[in-house]
Amino acid sequence: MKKIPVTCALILLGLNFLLAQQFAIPYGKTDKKILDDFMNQRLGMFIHWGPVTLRGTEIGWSRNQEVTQNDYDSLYKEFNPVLFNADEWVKTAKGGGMKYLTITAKHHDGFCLWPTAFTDYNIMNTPYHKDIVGALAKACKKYNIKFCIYFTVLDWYNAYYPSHNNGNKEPDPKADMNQFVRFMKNQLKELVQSYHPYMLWFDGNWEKPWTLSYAKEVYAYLKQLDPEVIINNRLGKNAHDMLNEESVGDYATPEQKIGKLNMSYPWESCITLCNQWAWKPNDKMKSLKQCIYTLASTSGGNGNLLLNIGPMPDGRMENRQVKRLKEMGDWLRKYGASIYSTKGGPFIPDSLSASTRKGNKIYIHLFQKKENVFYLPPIPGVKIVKAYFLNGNPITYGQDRQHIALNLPAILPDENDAVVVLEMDQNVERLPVIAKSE
Ligand code: FHN
Repeated sequence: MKKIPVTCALILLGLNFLLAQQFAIPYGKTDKKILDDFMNQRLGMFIHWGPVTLRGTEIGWSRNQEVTQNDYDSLYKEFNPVLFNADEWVKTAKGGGMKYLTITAKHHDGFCLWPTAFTDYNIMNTPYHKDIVGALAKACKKYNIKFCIYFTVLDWYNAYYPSHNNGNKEPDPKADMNQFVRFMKNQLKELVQSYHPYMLWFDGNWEKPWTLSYAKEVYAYLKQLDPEVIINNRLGKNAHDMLNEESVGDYATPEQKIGKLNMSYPWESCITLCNQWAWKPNDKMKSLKQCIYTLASTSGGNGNLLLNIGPMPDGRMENRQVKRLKEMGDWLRKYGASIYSTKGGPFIPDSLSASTRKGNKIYIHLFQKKENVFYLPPIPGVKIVKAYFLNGNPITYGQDRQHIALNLPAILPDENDAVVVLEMDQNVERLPVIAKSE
C-alpha cells in the first residue's frame, strides 16, 4: 500500500476532528438567529389537554393509578369538547402577553389530538371528530402567535413501545423499538408537514428503551424535514435543566422551577398556573404576584417562561384562569419593554428583585419594598446617567465604589413588580453577571 506523506495524514486527522466537531452540531445547534428570536419571545402558553380531562386527573400519570387503564383508554369514546374554540384559546394567550403556544399533540397516554394515519387512537375517532391541532395552528397564524407542538417520546399505548403503563417494570417481549421509532418519525413527519410548528417540545425521554442514538437519528430526521424547527433538549438523555455537548436539542427545560441566571445557553422554564398539568376541578391557582414574579425572574435569569393551562373537558378554559392571564397581559402592556427581547442580568435575581437589560438600559424589577433605599452592587466602569420608573416618575439615586442606591418612594408604583429603568453611559448587554454583595 502506497505510503501517505506525514503532512497529509495530519491534515486528514485534523479534518476528521473538525468533521466530528461539525457533526456534533446538528444535535443541538439550530441557527443562532432563530434561537435568539425564540428567546426574545420570553413568554409562551403550554396546554396539556386530552380525554383524561373527563376525569379531572393528571394526564398520563393517573392512567392505571386513580383511573383504571381500561377506563382511561376508553375515555376518548366520550370526549366531545363542543365548546372548544381555537380562536378563543389563542386570543386568551395573546391577551396574556404570550407570544407562542405549545399544545400536547400526544402525551404519554398515546392519544393523538390530530387525524394521524398511524393509529386509530386519535381525535377523529371521538364524538368530536375534528382536528384540534390543525384548528390551533390556523388560529395561531391568524393572531400572529408562534405555533408549537408537544410530542412525547414514550407512548404507553403503542404496541411497539416496551412499557405500557407507568408501573411496568418488565419490557413487553413483543415490543420493537426500531418499529416504534419508525412510527414516531411517521407521526412527526405528519405534524411538521401539516402544521409547520415553530418549535417541537419533546418529553418522556427518560425511559431505558430510548437511547442517545435514537435521539440523534430523530433530531437529524427532523432537521431534514425543516432545518429551522426549534427542538427542546428532551430528545437527548441528559438532565432537563442542562445543555451540553451530550445534549440533543437546542435549549434546556427546567420544570416547575425558575432556571438559574445563565448567559451561556438558552433555557425555558415550564411551570403550571395551577398545580396539575391537565385540568383539575378547584386546582390551586397561582396569584398574579406569583405569576409576575415568576415571569420577571425567568427573564431576569435570561430564560423563557412556558406557563401551563389545563382546559376543561367541554373545551373552555376556566374563567378564573383566563382572568389571571388577562391581568398578566395588562401588566405586560405597561411594562413589556422590560421583558420582551431583553437579556437577563446583570444582577442575580432573588426574592426582592431581578434585572433585565437592553442596549444601555437596565430594568430593575422590584417585587417588594423592604427599606426606603434599595442597594445594588456597583458596576465597575459603568455610570448611571438617568433613573426613573418605567412609564413613571423619576427616581433619585446615588452611585459610588461601594454601591448603587435607589431612593424609593413611600409606595412602589406597582405592587407586583415595580420596574426602575437605569439608563447607563454605555451598552450593557455584554456586561458580566454581577453577584449581589452580602
Ligand atoms: O410527565 C410529564 C408531565 O406530565 C408534563 O408533561 C411535564 C411538562 O413538562 N413533563 C413531564 C414530567 O417531566
